[in-house]
Amino acid sequence: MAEQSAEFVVVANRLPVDLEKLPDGTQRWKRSPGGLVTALEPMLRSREGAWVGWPGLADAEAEPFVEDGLALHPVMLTARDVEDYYEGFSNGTLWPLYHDVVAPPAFHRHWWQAYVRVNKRFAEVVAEVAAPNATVWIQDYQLQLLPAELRALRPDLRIGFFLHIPFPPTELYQQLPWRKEIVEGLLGADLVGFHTPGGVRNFRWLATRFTDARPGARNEVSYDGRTVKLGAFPISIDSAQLDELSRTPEVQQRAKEIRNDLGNPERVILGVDRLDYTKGIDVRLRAFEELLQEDRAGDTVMIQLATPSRERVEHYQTMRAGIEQSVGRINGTFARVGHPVLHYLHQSLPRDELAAFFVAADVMLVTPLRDGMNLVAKEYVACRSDLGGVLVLSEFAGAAIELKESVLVNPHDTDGVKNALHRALTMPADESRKRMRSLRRQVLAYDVDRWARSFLDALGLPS
Ligand code: ADQ
Repeated sequence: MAEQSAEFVVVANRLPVDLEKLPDGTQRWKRSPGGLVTALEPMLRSREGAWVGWPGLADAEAEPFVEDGLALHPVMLTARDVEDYYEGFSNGTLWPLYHDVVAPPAFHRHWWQAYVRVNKRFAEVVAEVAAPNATVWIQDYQLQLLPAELRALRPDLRIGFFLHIPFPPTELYQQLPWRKEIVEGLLGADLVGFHTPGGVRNFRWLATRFTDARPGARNEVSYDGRTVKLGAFPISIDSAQLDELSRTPEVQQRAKEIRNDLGNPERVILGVDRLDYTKGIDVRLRAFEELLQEDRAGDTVMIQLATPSRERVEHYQTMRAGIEQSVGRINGTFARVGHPVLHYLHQSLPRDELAAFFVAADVMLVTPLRDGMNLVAKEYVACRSDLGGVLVLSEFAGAAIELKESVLVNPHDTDGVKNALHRALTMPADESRKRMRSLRRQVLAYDVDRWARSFLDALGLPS
């Protein structure tokens, strides 16, 4: 593969493929398609693009390769890197700090040193891959030092950065011992994107407070003789594709089967999340349990689907145990033989199966304590071409800014969530249809392709 030949490079912690080790010791690649890959794939292919990221296996070796016209460049991590940079600084420090400290962040110097080391390693790989004057789009909180590290090696590049999680309130961010270094890292970009205007405001204030950056025109700062643009770019989903999938006879039929398997209750409540303490799964279980205790739930069954996530991090293990205990208690109290009131699947489901659950659910409960955007809320809406269903959505999800016709709740207010759930369960059909129609207008118009194009336009990538 030619050195410095890619005109457009996406950099993310993970590659869109996983490296797997087989029992006989050999390795193989497995595709792991995600929303980001789908959104960026056409652009990457048409521009001789490259993707730089970790293939998900520690202490391994892998060479760059081309798959279907897309060049994949692995950045290798040792087991120690994974422990300190990924599980440590990324998921034990930044993740809780950026999510309003809903869990206490830990500050360890050796985690920080690993974060610096790995960000530098990413910079070296990208510097070797990107063509002269190429455009590089860096994704997410694991790589916040990369813009500046890369600019130091390759000042010719056009660098964009997008943060997929919230950028925290300034008072909270200031707890970080390395607050100045991270802001300076991000200021290495030409454009720093967030989901919401709040993220832009927080970052702009911190940049002018902790670095030499000076306020420029609206949504700009000047730093180091350059202009750094800031912007809000709310991410979305491939709405048309999901809409189409949800309308297929197979998915519609499967949705009926699911309701049938549940015993054809009058109402079905659904929760779908990565199993993460920011998602407020406990909040919605508590609200449902109290409705059952007060005998206000009617003939209702709840399903909680939870993808296994970060299973080696202690806080996740504790949270999982807590949720599983609640599930046991609720069913122990309210189920009848053969009729659980709550179904909990700690599993990742295929796309079409997930769509069938969305079609089957009368009420979708999305109650994160804090969330950058929350794609599940948008996916539910995209699947409801029948205008059925009610979305209950936390005010603390980025999606709440766009999805105003959902039933908005404060997840810290148990009575509020409980009453909103009751309202959703009993909402007259004409009201819920009106709301869903308006939500669908939003979600179908602003899809992930539009998100990517608006970011890249702002970055000045010629189309
Ligand atoms: P996440 O925290 O992972 O993303 P979210 O936006 O909800 O959160 O995306 C989760 C994805 O996983 C969805 O596409 C959902 O369908 C899928 N998923 C969840 N449970 C599943 C299951 N059991 N089986 C199969 N699929 C399942 C981060 C930020 C978000 C931000 C996104 C994108 O935390 O705030 O919206 O990035 O920027």
